[in-house]
Amino acid sequence: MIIRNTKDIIGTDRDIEDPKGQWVSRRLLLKCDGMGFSLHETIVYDGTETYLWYKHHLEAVYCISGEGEIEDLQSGTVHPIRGGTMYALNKHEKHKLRAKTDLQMICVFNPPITGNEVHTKEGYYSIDTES
Ligand code: 9YT
Repeated sequence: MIIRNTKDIIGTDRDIEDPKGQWVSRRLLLKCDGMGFSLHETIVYDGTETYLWYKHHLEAVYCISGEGEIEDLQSGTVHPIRGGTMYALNKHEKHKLRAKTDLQMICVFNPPITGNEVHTKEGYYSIDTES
């Protein structure tokens, strides 16, 4: 059994600050934990707009608290995000995330993030090359 608290992750190599300062992500589960998915707590900072495209990953995001919106760049549809909202990027949709307040999100990635990825200019994590 694995037991972790985000408080114990802060300041470790599982605590990843976005280089652009738009979000912070605490990786509760990574590929090395062997679950077949990764589980992150991500805080998206208020007033930010983040372009994201997970070309190689499926991601589900559950918003615990905060106010914001997600724009599906394929369809142009904008969906509000608040506590209780879940969005799932089941078609690798390019999207923009706008935070009106800090958004506290729980993110699940399949395949799991290894922990070494960085967001590229195109907004996606590279495929895992370790396996
Ligand atoms: C909501 C979102 O995808 N933000 C970017 C960070 C990502 N969740 C991560 O690396 O944990």
